[in-house]
Amino acid sequence: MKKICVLGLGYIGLPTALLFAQNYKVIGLDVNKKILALLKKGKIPFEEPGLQELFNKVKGNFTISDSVEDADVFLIAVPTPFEEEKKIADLQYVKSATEMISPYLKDDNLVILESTVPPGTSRQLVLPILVKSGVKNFYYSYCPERAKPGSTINEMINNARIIGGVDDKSSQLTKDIYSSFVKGGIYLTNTVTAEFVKLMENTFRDVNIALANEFLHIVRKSKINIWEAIEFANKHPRVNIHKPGPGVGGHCLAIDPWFLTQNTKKFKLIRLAREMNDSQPNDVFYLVKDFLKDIKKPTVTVLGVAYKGDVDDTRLTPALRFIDLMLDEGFNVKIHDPFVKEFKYRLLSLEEAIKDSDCIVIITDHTLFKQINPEKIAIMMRSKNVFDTRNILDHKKWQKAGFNVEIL
Ligand code: SAJ
Repeated sequence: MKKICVLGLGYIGLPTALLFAQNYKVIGLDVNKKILALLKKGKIPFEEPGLQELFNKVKGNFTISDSVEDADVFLIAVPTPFEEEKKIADLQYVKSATEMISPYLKDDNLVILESTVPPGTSRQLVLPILVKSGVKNFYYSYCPERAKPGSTINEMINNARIIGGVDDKSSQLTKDIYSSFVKGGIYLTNTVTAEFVKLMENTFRDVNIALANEFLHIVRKSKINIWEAIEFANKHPRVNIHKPGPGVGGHCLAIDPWFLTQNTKKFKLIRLAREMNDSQPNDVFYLVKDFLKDIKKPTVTVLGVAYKGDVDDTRLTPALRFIDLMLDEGFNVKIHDPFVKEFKYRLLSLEEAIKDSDCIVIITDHTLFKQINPEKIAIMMRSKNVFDTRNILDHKKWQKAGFNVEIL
């Protein structure tokens, strides 16, 4: 049985390692001791549907380690942080993971990079480190992940895969091992094209969300309901307008488009979309402020701090910027999120967060929020206002319970 060594056991590395462990011996390692300790106890470090079950099923083939070992395949799935000020990718983890592999590299080994990187990274950064090891006959591919948090396992199995090998044999070997669990199509290309494809996908989505947000601002003071208008426009066979919202968060859409522009003044559309989506929490803050202008020092309940619905992930969440602005304005802010365990501000139960509040602001589209009974909570609030930035509530029902309802 082939042995695969996976470097990085985060949101992507861990599910990938476990999917491979169905058919291969897998060694998983991470520099984060907390993650390793949890995994050693048999617990997965974050919420993801089906992940714990998969872990329990394959644990006989999965070993956790804090150092690299000899293997047939080395897979790098470490994060690529974002240098906020320079607006460029920080490749330190990709570099150090590659350097960790180097002393263990042998002839006929295959190295795969899954981390999101600027086009050219494989050729300019990763391959030179591996070549320096002196090993001549190794194989290398860039194979980006395309799974969406919240349905990672399902998407890792069913989504198409793009494999960019440094040569045909590398692509083919990579395809062979991914075929052990991927049911979607597997398409082969070169390294830089695969790197570019990954960034195009997230940039496409970010620019389209910016367009939806722009449409929202155009109609804001008119009689047009943006949600209804988008629904109708999307009945056109070639139109797919995305959803406006309180902003774009997460570790992908909010940073990957910058990996294409890499701090140049060129490529204005991508930059503008990024800036627009980043300013969305400010715009929503002013709308909420205006909605509550007649209430003196309002208490506001923020529902949801995860960057999107039904996940516990708060990385680059627009909720944080929104809450900071509310606090700066002197609002009393109470926060509830049924998924998130750790956040910059104290999280309360739904009842605590709603008690004596003047307004509920829905920031995250958690499915659970749709089930809140407005009649039940109306009696707990000081004034009955709700601002739904995700258009997820049954507005008629809330109005019937006495709420003033505002949507984006
Ligand atoms: N959002 C909107 N309006 C929309 C869609 C999303 O405001 O119409 C917001 C969400 O609320 C969230 C952010 O955008 O704050 C990003 O959410 P998402 O669901 O679009 O994407 P991610 O970041 O969870 O995952 C994306 C996916 N990329 C694409 O769909 C092109 C996923 O397939 C990638 O694997 C992932 O990035 C990644 O790891 O790169």
